[in-house]
Amino acid sequence: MNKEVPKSREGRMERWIHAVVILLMFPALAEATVRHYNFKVVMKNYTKLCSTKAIATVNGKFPGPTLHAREGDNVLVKVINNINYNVTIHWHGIRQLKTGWSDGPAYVAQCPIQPEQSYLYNFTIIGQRGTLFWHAHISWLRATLHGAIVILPKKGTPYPFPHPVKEKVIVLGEWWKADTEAVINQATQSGMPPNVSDSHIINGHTGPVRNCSISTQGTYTLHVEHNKTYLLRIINAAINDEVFFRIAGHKFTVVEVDASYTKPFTTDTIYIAPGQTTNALLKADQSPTGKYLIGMSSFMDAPVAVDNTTTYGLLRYKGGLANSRLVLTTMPPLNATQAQLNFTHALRSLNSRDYPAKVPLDIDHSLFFTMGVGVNPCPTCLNGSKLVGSINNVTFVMPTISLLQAHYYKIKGVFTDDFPGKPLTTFNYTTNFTGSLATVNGTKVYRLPFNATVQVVLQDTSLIAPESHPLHLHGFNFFVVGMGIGNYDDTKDPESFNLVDPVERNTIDVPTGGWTAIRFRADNPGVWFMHCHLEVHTSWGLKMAFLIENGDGPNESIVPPPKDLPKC
Ligand SMILES: *[C@@H]1O[C@H](CO)[C@@H](O)[C@H](O)[C@H]1NC(C)=O
Ligand SMILES: *[C@@H]1O[C@H](CO)[C@@H](O)[C@H](O)[C@H]1NC(C)=O
Ligand SMILES: *[C@@H]1O[C@H](CO)[C@@H](O)[C@H](O)[C@H]1NC(C)=O
Ligand SMILES: *[C@@H]1O[C@H](CO)[C@@H](O)[C@H](O)[C@H]1NC(C)=O
Ligand SMILES: *[C@@H]1O[C@H](CO)[C@@H](O)[C@H](O)[C@H]1NC(C)=O
Ligand SMILES: *[C@@H]1O[C@H](CO)[C@@H](O)[C@H](O)[C@H]1NC(C)=O
Ligand SMILES: *[C@@H]1O[C@H](CO)[C@@H](O)[C@H](O)[C@H]1NC(C)=O
Ligand SMILES: *[C@@H]1O[C@H](CO)[C@@H](O)[C@H](O)[C@H]1NC(C)=O
Ligand SMILES: *[C@@H]1O[C@H](CO)[C@@H](O)[C@H](O)[C@H]1NC(C)=O
Ligand SMILES: *[C@@H]1O[C@H](CO)[C@@H](O)[C@H](O)[C@H]1NC(C)=O
Ligand SMILES: *[C@@H]1O[C@H](CO)[C@@H](O)[C@H](O)[C@H]1NC(C)=O
Ligand SMILES: *[C@@H]1O[C@H](CO)[C@@H](O)[C@H](O)[C@H]1NC(C)=O
Ligand SMILES: [Cu+2]
Repeated sequence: MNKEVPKSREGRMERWIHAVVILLMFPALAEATVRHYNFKVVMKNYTKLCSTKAIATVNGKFPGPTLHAREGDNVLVKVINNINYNVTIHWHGIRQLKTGWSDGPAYVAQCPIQPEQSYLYNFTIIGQRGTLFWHAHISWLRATLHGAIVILPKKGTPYPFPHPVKEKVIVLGEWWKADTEAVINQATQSGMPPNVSDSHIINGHTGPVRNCSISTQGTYTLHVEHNKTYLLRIINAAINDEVFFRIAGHKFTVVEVDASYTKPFTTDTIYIAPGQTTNALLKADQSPTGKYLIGMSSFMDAPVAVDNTTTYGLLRYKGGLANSRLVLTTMPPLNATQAQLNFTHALRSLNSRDYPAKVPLDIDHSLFFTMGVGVNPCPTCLNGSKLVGSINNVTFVMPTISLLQAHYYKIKGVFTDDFPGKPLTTFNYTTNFTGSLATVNGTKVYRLPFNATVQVVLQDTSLIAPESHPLHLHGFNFFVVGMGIGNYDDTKDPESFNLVDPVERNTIDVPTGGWTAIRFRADNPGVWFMHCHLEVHTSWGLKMAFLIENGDGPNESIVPPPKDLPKC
């Protein structure tokens, strides 16, 4: 707690007593550090693709500043909103044990920070190390309000893989020439899909672009030395695009996803969905006299419009000549389903003595969630109808105060706890659907007792068209025990579940026309959002929340909200 600067004598005494009590209870915390950050949200002009626009940024930076911490640290981020939009920030993948007030999703965990207001996010990183990221969690502001979270292991704890000489953060994103708030507002009004982005970006760079001379400075370059090993911390902060990432001539060794260590495996293609993070070792073992193309391109295996541009960066060896040979790479085709599935199936928890995979074996709540895109009437929309997303046929309607506040203060009329644990009607989910495409509106949560074990089978449907959905759960990591194409079969499929070393993460794809089974323990009281991390689908209502009740023990309840919690 060395960086803490108490403001008043009273505060100092209180903190001192608090610190002593904590140290007596948990001697291991003696080394925990408090990390202070100031995030000032301001508009700033950026020029890309020969076009300038003002974007929402943290401290004027795009991508935003990297938050550095160690496992066990207490992180305090003061977010000051100096723009004309309501803002919240989500610390994506941070477990937020009992600190749901700092989770961030607007109207789920908190009311937004309104213009000229501020809020102190306060959380402690427990049992996690690796790469995560932070992003705005309201409307589409996360398009430009995002940045990396780098969590180092505790001091003196080595990585369970060869130590890299350097670490490089690689934030993948999407860029629209238009204002992204206008893009989603227009789509909401018309009921139609929003425009796709104009380019992909690697650490904010679009790469060389035709007909735009100034973009030559806009190429991301990764500088390496021959024979050295680097740790790439790759983050997909894109709004709607699942992507492939490659470096010509080089292979990656994946060692961690979503801040959980994996069994190392080697691949020439990284598949990464919005909301996911991947740490991979890169050995600079090719000829140092070459330049190597880096590529980022979309994956989409359904009839859905998507940004189909490939963005290039460069890997350069130290000492290589400026005019050295350029080694090219081809990207997988847009519809390379097998490349997506191969990468996803290769992921396994490290499951070592130090990092065991604590997969729940006995399940208290077995849930089956269908998800997809339907159509509801909308008299004011372009075709008299609008696209909607749903889970178990419920399109989630945002409340006007946060679910967590409504739960904590027992405010009635904000939500109901009758979210269906299975679809009300069963049908052949993955064949051409001929029934009604309509859904029901609702602000429904699924209630779980503290410490219950939960299995959720997530089933894609082909209401309009089947599509891959990266589902993200707040407040928990889950284990991905199974995945398949077609309809889930609850007698046959559990036989092939991996209950030994399934990958542990916070965001997983439900493959196009298929299913994914996840398991977690409800050990974190609060209200936790679960939604598709394609922002277009979240906007359409493909989202729900779990309400986890308090336990009976002293450390099993939500803590009271901080005094500066924003009001609605
Ligand atoms: C962006 O540039 C325009 C045109 O020069 C200017 O009017 C505007 O104030 C700038 N916005 C910001 C946030 O700097
Ligand atoms: C952060 O939260 C912890 C635990 O709830 C609390 O003890 C501490 O005082 C808070 N820190 C600040 C600066 O509010
Ligand atoms: C890299 O390793 C190779 C094979 O061991 C060796 O021939 C080469 O000289 C090394 N390069 C550098 C820059 O050390
Ligand atoms: C890429 O998408 C654009 C429209 O978004 C479309 O006109 C074009 O044909 C697509 N290109 C390919 C190669 O699919
Ligand atoms: C992928 O798209 C290409 C070009 O549109 C098409 O020729 C091919 O059949 C598609 N592959 C699959 C597996 O659908
Ligand atoms: C997927 O894995 C299989 C089996 O290892 C391999 O034969 C195939 O080439 C891989 N496909 C892609 C696209 O990586
Ligand atoms: C669903 O429909 C497909 C295509 O008609 C068929 O192959 C499959 O057996 C059906 N599945 C079930 C569970 O009825
Ligand atoms: C579903 O419909 C599409 C287009 O109408 C057709 O190409 C496809 O064969 C159909 N699939 C099944 C399983 O009936
Ligand atoms: C969803 O609910 C709507 C409205 O009640 C209904 O018309 C539709 O048939 C339901 N769809 C499914 C797949 O259950
Ligand atoms: C569902 O909720 C939306 C607002 O999210 C509203 O526009 C629509 O009218 C509602 N539909 C029904 C059938 O209540
Ligand atoms: C949660 O349940 C497991 C058994 O399923 C038990 O071992 C563990 O102690 C419980 N944890 C808490 C905090 O109650
Ligand atoms: C900002 O949030 C407040 C509180 O929820 C709400 O009343 C207001 O309408 C929001 N402003 C905008 C522009 O959405
Ligand atoms: Cu989705």
